[in-house]
Amino acid sequence: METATLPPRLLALLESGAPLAVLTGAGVSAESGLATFRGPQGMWEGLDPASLATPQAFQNDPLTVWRFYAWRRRQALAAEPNPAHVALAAWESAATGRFQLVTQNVDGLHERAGSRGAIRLHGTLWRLRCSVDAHEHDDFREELGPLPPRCTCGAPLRPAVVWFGEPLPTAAIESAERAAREAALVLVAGTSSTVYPAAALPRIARAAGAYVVEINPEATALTSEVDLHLRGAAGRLVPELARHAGVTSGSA
Ligand code: BJW
Repeated sequence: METATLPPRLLALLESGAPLAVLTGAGVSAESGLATFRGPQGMWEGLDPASLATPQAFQNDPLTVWRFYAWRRRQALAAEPNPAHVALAAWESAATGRFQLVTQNVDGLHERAGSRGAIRLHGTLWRLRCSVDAHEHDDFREELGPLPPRCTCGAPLRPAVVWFGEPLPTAAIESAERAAREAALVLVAGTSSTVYPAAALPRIARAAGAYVVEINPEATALTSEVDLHLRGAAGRLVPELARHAGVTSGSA
């Protein structure tokens, strides 16, 4: 569906500045040149995520996991925010009602586009954390010495991201669930909706009465449950929706 022919209920929600929550995933950074996880061009194609994105993988082979995340940081640093990131940041600044961005992404592109209040469900590439006591280190720099670098307690440092089998930061998931329950409109952009608990947020929102719109070039695990599936790229569709909400600045 083209956004020129959006359903009246969605147009009314956009135009009235109704409470909005936006959930983003790796697809939102695809147009910045960052690979998604799953699918034919995904970075996990042909790989077992359990060999890279679990605490066991880090315990078994910290150097391989460290190098994988060093590569991810280099990719993210070389990337620029795209029109979807820019439009969401402009939307946040212009919002008169509640606007809550919730992201599964760890690349920092939302923040670089200017988003200030994003809830990061899966942590960030740009902080490190002690693999034993989970204490976070904000003095992040790429290490030149032996890898992985060590915490002051002597334990190996790891990226401050959330791996499979690890709990999400409590405050982050609680705030995200609250935003989902309180939103009148939820946009779900660029996620396969296969990873929990993030994938449950649109369902929580819909059960609480929200109108849920999915933005994705493909059908996903969520598609059959949303009010509207907008088939296409986030870099085109998110700025278009923002314009319907009266947000023009920065939306390329
Ligand atoms: C475009 C586009 C364009 C392309 N525009 N779109 C309930 C049921 C079943 C299982 C579970 C459950 N609850 C928990 C689990 C287990 C597990 C889980 O969900 N497993 C499933 C895979 C089955 N979850 C967990 O383990 C979580 N922890 C947990 O629940 O803990 C409980 C606990 C409590 C107390 C004590 C201990 C534990 C943790 C999940 C952590 C996920 N981590 C990762 C890695 C982060 C670090 C890193 O980046 O390396 O997060 S996995 C990876 O998947 C990453 C992503 O954030 C996440 C989601 O991926 P995403 O964003 O959806 O990307 P893709 O690639 O899947 O999809 C991209 C989409 O974009 C596609 O649809 C494209 O079509 C689209 N696209 N171009 C718009 N231009």
